[in-house]
Amino acid sequence: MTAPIAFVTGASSGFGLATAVRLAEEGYRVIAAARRLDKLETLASRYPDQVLALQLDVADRAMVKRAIAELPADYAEVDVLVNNAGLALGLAPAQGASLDDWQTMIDTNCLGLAAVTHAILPGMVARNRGQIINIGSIAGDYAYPGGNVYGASKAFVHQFSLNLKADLFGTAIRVSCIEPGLAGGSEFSQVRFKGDEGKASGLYQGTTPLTPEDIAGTVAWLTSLPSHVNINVIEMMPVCQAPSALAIHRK
Ligand code: NDP
Ligand code: 8X3
Repeated sequence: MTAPIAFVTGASSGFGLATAVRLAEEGYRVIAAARRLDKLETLASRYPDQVLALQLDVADRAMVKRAIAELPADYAEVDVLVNNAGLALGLAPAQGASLDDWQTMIDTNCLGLAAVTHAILPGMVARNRGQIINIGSIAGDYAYPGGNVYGASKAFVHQFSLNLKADLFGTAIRVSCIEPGLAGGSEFSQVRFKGDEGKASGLYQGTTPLTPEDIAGTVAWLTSLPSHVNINVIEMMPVCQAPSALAIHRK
């Protein structure tokens, strides 16, 4: 039997990198996609003939369409799509936030994820085989100050996942959304706080956050389930985190 093929977006760091490694270790051939080709090539060099480094900006619709149409034949039939590429930019309240940041988050987290899915899904349906695992966030379920467009973009990921499943009713294709909470060991906070290392590391002080390997393990678990089992949504937090109480402003 030939090795199954996984397509992982955002595979140059954090959850995506850990997922690409985990799936490669499990015998998948992995298309590792992101903008930073050097990081992907380092990964590919660890798994020669098993990891394909694919430079991809998910927010560039034309590039997504072309890159996926031009996949080499031995990587073209994707079995597992992990839509992980994404980012938060800033933690300012909506009234002080940057519209450019909002656009980048929507273009990446919503449209980018939709574009990759749009390009890969028809092949899965034609083969009646495939699994889509989207990386959402607890920010899509719970409001917090400064979460504004980031949280809304992850609510999109949650609902898009469920709606995909509705459209795929009657096919064998599975769709899941993993929604992690506080997670360290990735570049997420460096990106969110635009290189402010103090703010980025301060967030994790005194905590034991989720790790990229925890997310990768969850992806691997989803792929290991019997083919008739679909997990719709997984919300996961570290033990040190809980949904916060509703705020009441007093005069
Ligand atoms: P990282 O910043 O480490 O990883 C983000 C990845 O997305 C990078 O590989 C980056 O690669 C890629 N990426 C960003 N923009 C684009 C783009 N336009 N095109 C292609 N790739 C892109 O963060 P995490 O690993 O923590 O985040 C991964 C996902 O998990 C994100 O969707 C994030 O929202 C979500 N998440 C993170 C949590 C956390 O606390 N860390 C918790 C819950 C969800 P490159 O820059 O090379 O393109
Ligand atoms: C990342 C988790 O709580 O920082 O999606 O928004 S949170």
